[in-house]
Amino acid sequence: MALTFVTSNQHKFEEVSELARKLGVEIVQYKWRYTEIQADDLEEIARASAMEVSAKLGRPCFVEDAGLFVKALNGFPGPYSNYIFRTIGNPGILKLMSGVKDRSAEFRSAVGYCEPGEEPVVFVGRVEGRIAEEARGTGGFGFDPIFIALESDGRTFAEMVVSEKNLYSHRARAVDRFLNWFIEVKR
Ligand code: ITT
Repeated sequence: MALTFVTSNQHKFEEVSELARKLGVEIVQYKWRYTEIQADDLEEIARASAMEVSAKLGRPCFVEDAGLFVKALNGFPGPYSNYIFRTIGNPGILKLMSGVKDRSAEFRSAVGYCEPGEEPVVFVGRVEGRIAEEARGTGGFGFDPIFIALESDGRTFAEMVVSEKNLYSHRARAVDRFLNWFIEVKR
């Protein structure tokens, strides 16, 4: 039976599909911009969202919540990444970082899986990196053009194809943990 990934974000679905395909797990997208609770913690948001969507759809589902945490900005935009991306975007983050020496940042991801009436399970992943001096690349989405992973060769996530981003990304790490657990425990 296919696993349902509830997300309105097509890029996320493509990234997760590539990982699932490699592990032989079939996933389907349920496009829904569900309302997220407001919290400072991605895991808490993923847990609440997974419960909500599985109850509403009446089947096992998973969701993924992610955010960019910039050290010099005390973790901003963090769980508010979606709103900040839509308002000030990459130019706004670059402006806030102008002249800032410590450009350390990380992406974090939390995957929440839930079966109707059961307790949700959460898996996390993170990738450390830095904020680029200027936006580069046309691939990916969101903050990808301004994020350079520590382990990458200097390219931003937006300069990589999906399979390369999946070698390092926060999402790939959280999703890999989730899918391996799913295969072992649920399948
Ligand atoms: P959902 O329907 O799955 O919630 P979303 O786009 O609202 O999709 P999130 O709330 O998890 O997803 O993500 C918040 C924002 O953080 C997202 O809109 C991007 O701007 C940014 N973001 C998250 N993951 C990213 C990634 O891998 N690369 C670049 N930006 C990312």
